[in-house]
Formats: sequence, structure tokens, C-alpha cells
Amino acid sequence: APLSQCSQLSQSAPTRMWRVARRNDGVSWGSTCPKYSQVRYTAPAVSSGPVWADPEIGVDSGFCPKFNALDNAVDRRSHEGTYRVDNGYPLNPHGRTGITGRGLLGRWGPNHAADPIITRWKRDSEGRKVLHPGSKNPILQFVSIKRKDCGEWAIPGGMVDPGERVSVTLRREFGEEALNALQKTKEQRERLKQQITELFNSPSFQVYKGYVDDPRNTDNAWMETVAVNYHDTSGSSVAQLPLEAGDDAGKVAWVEIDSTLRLYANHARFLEIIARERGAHWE
Ligand code: RP5
Ligand code: MG
Ligand code: MG
Repeated sequence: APLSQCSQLSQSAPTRMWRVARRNDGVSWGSTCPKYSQVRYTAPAVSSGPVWADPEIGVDSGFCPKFNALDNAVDRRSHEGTYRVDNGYPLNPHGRTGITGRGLLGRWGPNHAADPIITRWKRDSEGRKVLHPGSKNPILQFVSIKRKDCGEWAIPGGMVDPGERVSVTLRREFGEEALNALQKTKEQRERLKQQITELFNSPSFQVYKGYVDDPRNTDNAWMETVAVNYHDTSGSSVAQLPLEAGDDAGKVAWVEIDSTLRLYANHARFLEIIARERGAHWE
């Protein structure tokens, strides 16, 4: 299989690790795997001890997290049910990846994210919905960002802070990555907040909740997300927002949704669910 662009995520990580780590469906913990050789890797950015990362597990550090539980403010429960813990180390519920340790991820076990998927109908200059000539279905567009870490286009998602409500993460990450809210003055931020409040308070649709096939996943640390769709029905709220990339996003754009989309991790799958649910063009 061709190496994902995300093999360049970390220069210090051997390329092979990313090739092995790319997908881990089918290699369960129960099956014997004679050729399985592990590489242990924890990125320097993680082992240097930033606030968002756990310490090493063990007697030396005295760090022994409570897995499958709410551990102080850190939620170590999985959306996928109870995961196994082996010798104090949590095991990836989707099986082996070829890497132990945390790689680029901060938390042992599930690393919880939220993905806001903002959609609108594609419209012509008179404001009429544009139908796809093949399927005759209306075409959806969503706000997509180009990730700075690997250059792939993705949903503008981010990590849930300890104790943070997912609904807050969804709005905050959209503000940071698609509206560059972190670089705005307090007054500008307030205005942006007013502009998006209506949309984020409107009826939303939970698209997905669970494991993410993220290239950063290891045997002991993995991404999980809650993806929620907010749809601008009339084209009058976010459709008018001044998109501006910020934080871990290098670019931002309205992108048409169809089966040719190639996105980070399994994000394209989330868009397929939305297209089908809303009766939009897919293929
Ligand atoms: C993906 O990584 C999630 O679906 C979410 O989009 C993203 C969160 O990580 P960062 O963008 O904070 O790196 O697995
Ligand atoms: Mg972010
Ligand atoms: Mg992000």
C-alpha cells in the first residue's frame, strides 16, 4: 500500500512505523502473530511533559491511571465499550498497530476528540440549489481544513479538554481552526461567537461516535471522536462566515461532498453518512 502523507508526521519516527500503524483492522489481540515485532515510540513533544500529556506509567513515575473510568477530569472510558488492560497498559480495542507507547498522542488509552461538520447546499447565483447532473440530487458542501501536520484535508476537529463538554469543544475547535478565533481581539471573538451561536444551537445530527482510524494510533493510545453535523438550511448563517484558517489548520475552504473525497483518517466516511441522511449527491 502507498505510504500515507502522514508518514511524514514526525521526522524522528522511522517511516516503517507509520506504514505498519496506518491501519489496524483485523489484527486482534487474541490471534497469534508470530512475525509481530513491536517498536516502542513516544514523541519528544509528548515525553517532555506538556499539560495535555500523561506521564509515563509505572513505579518510577508513580503514575497509574484509572482505565475504563472517569479519572479525575480525564475521561478514560471508550465509546467502544470496555477495553483490555495488560500489565497496567491499555490495549487498542481495534487490535495491534505495530507500535507500543503513545507515539504522538498525549493520553494512554482513548484520546477524545470532537469533529464539527458544518454543511450548506451548493447554490447558483440566484440562490437555487444546484443539482448534480448525474444523480439529480442537490450537492452538499462542508467546511474543510488542511491539516498543518500532514497536509491532508480534514474536518476541523480537535481534542476535548479535561472536563470540557463535547458541545463546547465542537464550537471552540470550529472557531479556532476555521475562523482563526485565537488571533482575534476580544470584541472580534464576541462577534464571531454571536454569528455561529444560532447554527450551533440549531438541531444537529450526531453522525458518528467511536474509534477513529487515525495514523497516530498505537497499541496503547488511540483516537476516538464524536462527529456532529450542523446544517445551514437557508444558507444565511455560516454560509456567510468569513472563513480564515487558524491554529493547527493551514487552509480552510468550502468543499463539495461526493464519493471522490479523500480525507484524513476515516473522515470521508462521516461525510458519506451525512450525504445519504440528507438525500444529497454522493455518487
Ligand atoms: C482525528 O484527529 C479526529 O477525528 C479529529 O479530527 C482530530 C483531532 O486531533 P487534532 O486535530 O487535535 O490533532 O482523529
Ligand atoms: Mg484544534
Ligand atoms: Mg485539529
